[in-house]
Amino acid sequence: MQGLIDHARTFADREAIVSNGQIFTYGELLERSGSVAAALLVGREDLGEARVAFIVPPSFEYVYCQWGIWQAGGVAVPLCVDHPLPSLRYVLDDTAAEVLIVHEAYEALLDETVKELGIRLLPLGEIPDKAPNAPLPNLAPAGRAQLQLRNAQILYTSGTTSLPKGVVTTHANIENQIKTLVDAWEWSADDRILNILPLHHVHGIINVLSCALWSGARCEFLPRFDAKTVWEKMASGEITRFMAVPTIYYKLISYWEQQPKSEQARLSAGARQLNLMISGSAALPVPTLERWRAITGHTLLERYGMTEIGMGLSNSYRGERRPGHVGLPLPGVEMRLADAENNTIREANVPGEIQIKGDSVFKEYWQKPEATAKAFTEDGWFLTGDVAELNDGLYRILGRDSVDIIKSGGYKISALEIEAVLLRHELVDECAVVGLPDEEWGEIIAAAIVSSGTPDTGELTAWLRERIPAYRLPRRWLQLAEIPSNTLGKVTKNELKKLF
Ligand code: MCA
Ligand code: AMP
Repeated sequence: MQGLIDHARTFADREAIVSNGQIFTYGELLERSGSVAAALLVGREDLGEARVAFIVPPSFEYVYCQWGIWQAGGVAVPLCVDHPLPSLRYVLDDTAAEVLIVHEAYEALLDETVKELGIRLLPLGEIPDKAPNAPLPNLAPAGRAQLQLRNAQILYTSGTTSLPKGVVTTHANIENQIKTLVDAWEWSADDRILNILPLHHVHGIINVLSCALWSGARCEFLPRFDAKTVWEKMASGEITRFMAVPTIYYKLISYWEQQPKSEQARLSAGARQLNLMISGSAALPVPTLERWRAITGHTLLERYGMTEIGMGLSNSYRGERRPGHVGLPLPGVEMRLADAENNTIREANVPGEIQIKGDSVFKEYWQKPEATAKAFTEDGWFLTGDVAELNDGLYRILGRDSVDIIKSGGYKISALEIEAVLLRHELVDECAVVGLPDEEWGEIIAAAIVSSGTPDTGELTAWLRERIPAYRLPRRWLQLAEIPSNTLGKVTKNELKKLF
């Protein structure tokens, strides 16, 4: 992403990344990413949008791989470090990745797959520290407009199909997503943010990492979320902002509540020093917002986004942050509520689907022209599937139009995907998966099965764990004689939910 790299040159001596106890400057980031680019190019002038997958834990190394891929003219495909092999293989295969940059911890896991798929394996440890003096490609020789079309990244999202879809964003899409947030949330070069989110989704990649680096600010990684460490970071005065999903705020509150009074006071005083705390990726329950405000003095700024659009709506940085609401469209985002016939709803308090236009909106689902066409109206509105209403001047999300999409821990999960995998188990004759409301996780995944045998749910879970990511595992099970359905034979998921 050219804009990020151009900015970095002006911040060369500033601290960019803190990871594994070390501090790295923007200059070092440029040097190491240049080296990755050279190792990818090996004599070619431009990767020409070849897909380059990389599996690297959240760290300085992750960032220089991402930047190196962009600088070489490739398309960055970050793999989730916690996914089991079948999920990783799906992404490598679906993107037809040309190269995989692999951290040593994942080499043994992926070695065979990479050979089978004919992908070049580039071990992270084999990339030289210093960049050679070779030229890097000009990504837009015909002018900046070319960046609007030039693919930069593919992130996978689960939806109303059983297999995840690759969401393609261009260099211009990403630049726009970042600039919108840097302005709206008033990022400054003096900001320091803690990044505890996974780096295969927009929230961690764009809102936290890329906004910080665009601004000349500092981004510190924790390898994974841990409530105690996050509280200590806040108490240390080392960070100025924090962004997370509602489940993480819930977990931080639980940790705080278990501490003695004096410790609570110390942690709360630390958190008060931050200049901004944001929640998103799933609905923020009002009791969580209120409890967090009581503990830290911060009214969480809630915003609404989606992999396909970046961020769409946001409460205000300086003005009102109304609990239970997601604010107004961000500058540059065109938004409307529409009825079932795609007519614009102009009245307040009438629910409709959120539809979005703007330069941040993705280009296409990777190699899925039909799915892409179905996701837009004829006049170019992206159909989010989320339902909202305008309530006293601010938008409020009411839910989704599909029961097959579940949000758990901030992850978007397709019930259809879990069902398709479960049906491959020899003891599962029929099944249906739903999301049940849950204070901590937003929703938890529940699976009903019909079986002529006596399946053990522990064994079913272990079997699934090898095939789907852990956050997509059902946490509640029910064995039924039959799955409730209507006269057309369609599963009535709302009825099923009641059976749990
Ligand atoms: C884990 N566990 C769960 C779930 N996940 N239980 C119920 N439901 C779940 N979804 C259980 C595990 O089995 C384990 O239990 C225990 O919780 C701890 O597991 P672990 O994986 O260590 O959990 P964690 O590290 O505490 O993870 C929780 C988390 C994580 C940090 C909230 O889910 C997370 O990072 N979520 C963020 C996702 C995200 O970034 N989404 C953004 C995408 P046991 O020990 O008994 O096995 S959305 C996006 O990008 C859009 C654009 C947007 O708007 O932002
Ligand atoms: P993802 O595709 O993983 O990017 O998830 C996007 C989805 O997360 C949206 O379509 C919404 O359903 C949900 N979402 C994101 N932010 C919010 C929010 N503040 N309130 C309610 N739902 C949200």
